[in-house]
Amino acid sequence: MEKPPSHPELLPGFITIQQHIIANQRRHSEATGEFSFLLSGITIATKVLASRVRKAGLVDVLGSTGCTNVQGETVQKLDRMANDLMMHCIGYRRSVAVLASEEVEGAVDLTETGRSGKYIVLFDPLDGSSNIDVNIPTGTIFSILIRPDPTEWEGQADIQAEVLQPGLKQVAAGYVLYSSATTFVYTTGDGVHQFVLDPEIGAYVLVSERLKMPDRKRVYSTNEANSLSYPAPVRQYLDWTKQPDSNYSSRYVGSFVADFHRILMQGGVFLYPPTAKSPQGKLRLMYEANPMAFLAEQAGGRAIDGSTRILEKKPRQLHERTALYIGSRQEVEIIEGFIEGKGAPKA
Ligand code: FBP
Repeated sequence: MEKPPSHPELLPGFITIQQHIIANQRRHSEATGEFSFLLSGITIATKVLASRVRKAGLVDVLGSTGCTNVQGETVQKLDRMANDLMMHCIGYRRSVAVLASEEVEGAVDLTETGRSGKYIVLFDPLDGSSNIDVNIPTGTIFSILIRPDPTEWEGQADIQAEVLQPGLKQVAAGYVLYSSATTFVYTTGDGVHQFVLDPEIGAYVLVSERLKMPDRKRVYSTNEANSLSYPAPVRQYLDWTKQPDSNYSSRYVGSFVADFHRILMQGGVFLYPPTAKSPQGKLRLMYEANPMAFLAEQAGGRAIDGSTRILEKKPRQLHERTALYIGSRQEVEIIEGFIEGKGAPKA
C-alpha cells in the first residue's frame, strides 16, 4: 500500500488516527484540538465494541434484550452495549453539546450540565445488528455537526431542532466495520481515509488516504425480495440489469456498512427504494444516509433519494427515513435516468 506523501513530519512506518487528525488540524489555524479529542471518544468506544463483537458467542452478548427501540425494532444486547459505550465515551468530551442515537427517542442535551460545547454527534451504534447472531459483519456509523449560531434562534435555543441540519452541514462523518478486520473510515471534507485496527498495538493504523470510489461497476446491492413494491422505474432498472448484455452482478450482505464499504472499495450501487413495508424507505437520514452520502461524495460517488441529493434534504425529524440510491457516480446516474423516464443508457 502506497505510503501517504502528505505527512513528512510523521514517523515512517505507521500513522494512527490521532496523528492523522492532528496533522490535518495543523492546517487549520483555528483548530483547538477539541475535534481530535472528540474523535478519540469514537475510536475508544469502537475498539471496545470490536473486542466484544469478536468474542460474540464466547461471552453473553448475543441475543435480544427483549426490549423494543424507538424504531419498533427488537433491541439486541450488543445494540444496547454499543449505545452505552458511544454515549459514555463521546459524552465524556466537554466539546460535545448534543448526542443523538438510533436507539434513543430524542436528542440528549448535555448543555443542561452547564457545558457549552459546540459539537452535535449523531450515530447508529450498531448497524446491521440483526445479523450479529449469525456472525455477519456489522458497523457503527457517525455524523458530526456544529451547533447553529445562537443568533439564529429567537429566545430559547431548541436542542431538538438544532440537530435537524441538512447533511451538507456535516463537519465530519465515518463508520467502523466489524468484520475480518476492524476498519475505520472517515472524512472531514478533505477526502476519505481508511484505517485498520491493529489488535496487537490497539491502534487504528492508516492504510489508505483520499480513497476514490470507482466511477462505474456493474454490481447492484438491494433486497430484491421487496422489488415488486419498488417504484416502476426502479423495477425497470433492475429488469435492465438482468439483460444478457448488461453484465451486472448482485451482492447484498444486509448490513448497510458492509455493503457500502464494498462499494467504496470496488464500486457498484446500493439501493433501498420506497417499499410497501417502508413507504419512506428504510434507512434513517440523519445517522445512516447523511454520513454515507458525505463519504460517497468525498470519494467521487453520488447519493440521492430518487429526486434530491441526500445532502441537500431538509430533515424534519431525528429518526426520519429516506429512500436511498448511493454509490458509483455513473451507476447512480443510470438509475436517475430510469427515474426521469429516460430509460436505459445508450450503449
Ligand atoms: P439497523 O440494523 O441499524 O436498524 O440498520 C438497518 C439495516 O439493517 C441496514 O444495515 C441494512 O442495509 C438494512 O437494514 C437491511 O434491511 P432489509 O432486511 O430490509 O434488507
